[in-house]
Amino acid sequence: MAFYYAMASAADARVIIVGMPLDRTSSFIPGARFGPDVTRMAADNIESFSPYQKRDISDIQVHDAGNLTFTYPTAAAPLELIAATTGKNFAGGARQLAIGGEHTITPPIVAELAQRFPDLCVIQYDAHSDLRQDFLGERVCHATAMARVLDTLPRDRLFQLGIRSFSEPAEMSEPNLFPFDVLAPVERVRAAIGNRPVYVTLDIDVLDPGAMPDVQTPQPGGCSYRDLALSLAGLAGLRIIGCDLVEVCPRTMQPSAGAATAAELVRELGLLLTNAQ
Ligand SMILES: [Mn+2]
Repeated sequence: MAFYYAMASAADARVIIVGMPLDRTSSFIPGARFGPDVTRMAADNIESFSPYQKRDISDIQVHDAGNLTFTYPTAAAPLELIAATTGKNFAGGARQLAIGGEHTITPPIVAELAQRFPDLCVIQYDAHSDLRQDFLGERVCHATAMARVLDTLPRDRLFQLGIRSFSEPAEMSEPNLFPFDVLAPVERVRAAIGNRPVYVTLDIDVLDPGAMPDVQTPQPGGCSYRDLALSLAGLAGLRIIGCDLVEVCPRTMQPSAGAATAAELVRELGLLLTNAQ
């Protein structure tokens, strides 16, 4: 099973979609390991044309590389495979769109890309700040994802949108953290980033759980789908060199409304990866 518009070979692809069904540290509702597969199923019912970006993803060369197969000889082994896969895809000339899996996949991707782009910035859409240094005894887990990203990047290069769950009250005052809203901050974020390379990590729980119930850690008060899609479209023209969609945690293995939401966001992200430069 593959995304129906992802018919290009790996060698020809401008965008490589790869499922990263990591689901090791889920602390509330497990199941993110099934995220990539239900998203592929639901994509069959999603048009290839985006009314937000006004472009058609079937017009670009997309390859679906399937899912990574994780083994766990050590806790770090899946993260090493994620980093190696990212490096290989980038070296081949494509831009990677990773589908999780838990948010833990993001730090090794960012670390790999930051080796090639020392001025890399990250835009995070999320309900949660993910800034804890450790959680339930783990330094590397879904709840520490952005703390681990900040092991690689300085604080002023991480832009956090839609956040409404904080581990420390002071996080609300961070200049690059925009609580609740995803649409209003776009122009400020664009201006701050300028022409620097950007990685976009989209935790789908940024959406209100009424719009997207299929997540590991639902948080009330999230944004609408339309605001999110318009916010993403507002990033067009930035130098986006990679992205991921994480924390899709299906309640059913049928292509539910939540899976359809994830599938449409894959289209939006795939288009963003080919919008500029
Ligand atoms: Mn989250």
